[in-house]
Parts: sequence; structure tokens; C-alpha cells
Amino acid sequence: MKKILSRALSMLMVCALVLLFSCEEEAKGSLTSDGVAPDAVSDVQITPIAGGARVSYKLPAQDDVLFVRADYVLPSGETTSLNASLYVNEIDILGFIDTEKEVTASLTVVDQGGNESSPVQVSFMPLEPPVTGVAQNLEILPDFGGIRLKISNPTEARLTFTTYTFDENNEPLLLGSNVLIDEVPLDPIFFRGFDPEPRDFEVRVTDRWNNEQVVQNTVTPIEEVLIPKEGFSHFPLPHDAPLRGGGTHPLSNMFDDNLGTFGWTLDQVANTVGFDPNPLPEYTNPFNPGNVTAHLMTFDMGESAILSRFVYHNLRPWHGYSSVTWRLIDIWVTNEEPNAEGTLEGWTKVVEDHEFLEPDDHVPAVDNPRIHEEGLEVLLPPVQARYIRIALKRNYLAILTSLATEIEVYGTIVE
Ligand SMILES: [Ca+2]
Ligand SMILES: [Ca+2]
Repeated sequence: MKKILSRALSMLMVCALVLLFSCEEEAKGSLTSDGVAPDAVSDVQITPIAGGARVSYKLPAQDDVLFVRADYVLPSGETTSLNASLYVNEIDILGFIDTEKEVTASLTVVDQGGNESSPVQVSFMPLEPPVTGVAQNLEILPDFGGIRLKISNPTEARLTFTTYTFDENNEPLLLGSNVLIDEVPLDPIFFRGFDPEPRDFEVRVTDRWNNEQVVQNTVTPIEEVLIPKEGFSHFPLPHDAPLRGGGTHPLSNMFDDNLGTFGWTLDQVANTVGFDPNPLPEYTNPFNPGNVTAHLMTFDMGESAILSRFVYHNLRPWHGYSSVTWRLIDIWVTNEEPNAEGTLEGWTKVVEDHEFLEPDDHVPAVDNPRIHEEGLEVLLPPVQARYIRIALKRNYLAILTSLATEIEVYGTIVE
């Protein structure tokens, strides 16, 4: 790219010099047709690549050559062309899925006057395109209440994954569409809300040329239950956040199944109160600006479970993504009784820096009650645990304090 740019710049400088020295006729002359077609490309080399071929060639010697055009027909039947500037001597012809079918393209040299050389035909057998390999390796796996897609996309091609299930008449029902340009998805792709019964799912993988590969699987979703709140208890540990007002709003209010009651930890105001005086290394002293701090809150769920998700309900329907609504959290879990010193030894951090961010399409007046009533969800890895420890690192205020009306944890209880 740099090379092309610098060559383009030197061309510009030449043009500027030409104009400066009043060689206007020459400058103009190069923009009008000389009526003479350029010679064709020569020394054509074809290297099959994924989904097509790289075609390299030698440009003709004429001074007025502008670009090389490749013309070909895509598998969709669409006729297309691609231009390569005179600063490169190769062109990638892409968009093919069938590795058994020969592709033919023609290369034409075009000059500044629009005169075209005679075309040179090239043909090749494409190698397997990314969409094929990605579809072959894609797995539709059972997950809590649905499925999880396991995707790897080593070539980082831009691919679209459209997921369907089927209704009782076997008509496809769209579950969602995900575009992926990374090697692996940044966030796991889940589709949930199904009973634990065998069900057909289908993922259509398409590339930018609309080549499609279809993956199907019959999957039995894993049963997901709400871990009963009656079994929950606050499990205060050293280093956990102190309660505000001496406990007038105990953290047991966070699992009394009542959105009108809340647990409240002491405010951390202007770096003076509410902090752990002997902080854990994971959540260091906030009196040093820039250091991470957190409000730790620990709960015993009373049951050991394979975890699936955590849900948090904010204080007020109208708060939305503002005020004391949680913004940034870590979640730690352990299946064994936590160590009495309250350190994080023996705990596993299953969620790091989860941020509750307002979605782009969020309509506050409509969605704020939903945030309060339905809660904000965090997906958990399928780890077996009984104790859960939340580290609240930020809310939507400068004051760090936790006011939460309810929490829920889902998963499969291990008897
Ligand atoms: Ca010419
Ligand atoms: Ca409550």
C-alpha cells in the first residue's frame, strides 16, 4: 500500500512539474484517446487460492496503460469485473465455491483513452473457500435452554451465520443472524428459550458473494432452572463491602423475590469512606488514583449447580442505564466453602469486566421498566458452584455503591 501511495505521489509531482513548465499539451494529450489499443497482458501465471485464483501477468510496454480488467461470472450468475491498477501486476479473482468446476475469466488491458486490448482467457480450479471450511467445522451444541454455536474462522473471512429452527409444519423460524470477521466470535453465540426436547436447528453460512453452506443438527437443549431463592443467604466475608446504614437494607433483600426491596452497600464518596482498609490485590487501594476498586458481595446459593446465567435487577424502573444501576462487574464462584480470610484464593473468576451498556437501539422510555423487571443478564460458563461473589467495579455514578433489588442465578442443580 505504501509503495503504491508513494508511486502515486511521485506521479502527481511529475504532473505538477509538467504543468509548471507549461507543457499543457502533453498533459492534455495523455487524457484523450490516441486511438491505439494497448497490447494484451503477457506471462500470465495462475495460482489457485481459496475461493478463486491469483492471476499475475506482465503489463504491455505502452505508456498510456491505465488498468487491467478481469471479467468473469460468479456462481450466482452475476457477471462482474474487477480492475487492477497499473501499479500492481496481479489480480485476485474470488467468489467461487465449487472446487470441481473450472472457472474462466478474461483479462483486458485498458488505456487512458479507453482503448482495450484483445482479451486473454484464463481458467482455473478454485481451492476450497473459507465458507466451506468454516461450515464443515461449525458445531451446533446443546446449551442451557437451547444451542450454542462453536465457530472457528481461521481465514477471518467476513461470513454471516443465520440460524433457524423449525415449527410444527417444518417451516423455518429465524432465530438470529450474526456477522463474523474475526478468527473466533468475541461473544459466544447462544439461542435460548427451548424445552429440553430434541429439536432441529440449522445454520446457513454465507460469504460476501452469497455462496452458502448449510449445517444442520438435532439437539436436545439442556434443562435450565432458576436456582430457588429460598435457599440463598448473604455470606459476608472479610473484604466485602460494608452495608449502608448499619444494615437497614440488608443484602438478603436481593433475593426476597420483591422488586420493592433492595440491598445497599456503603457509598464510596470522594475516596474517603466505604473502602476496604486492607484491600485484596485483585481490587487495590482506591486512594491511589487509577487503581481498581470494587464492592464485593458474597452469597451462598444453598445448592450446587452448573451455572448458566446471572440476572441483576436495578433499583428503579426509570433509572435505566443511569444513576446507581450497575455498570461494570466481575463474578467469582466457588463450589467449596470460601476461605474465612475473605481472599479470592479458591475462587474462580468466571466473568471479568462485564459492562451493562445501553444498546444502540435502546428506547429509554420503553426499555427502562424492562431492565428493572426482567433484569440485565450475564452469561456464565458451565462451571459447578455453590457460592457466588460479585465485584461491582463501577455504576453509573461517580459514587460507587450497590443498590440492587433482586438477583437470579440459573443453571442445572447438581443433586
Ligand atoms: Ca493507446
Ligand atoms: Ca428484593
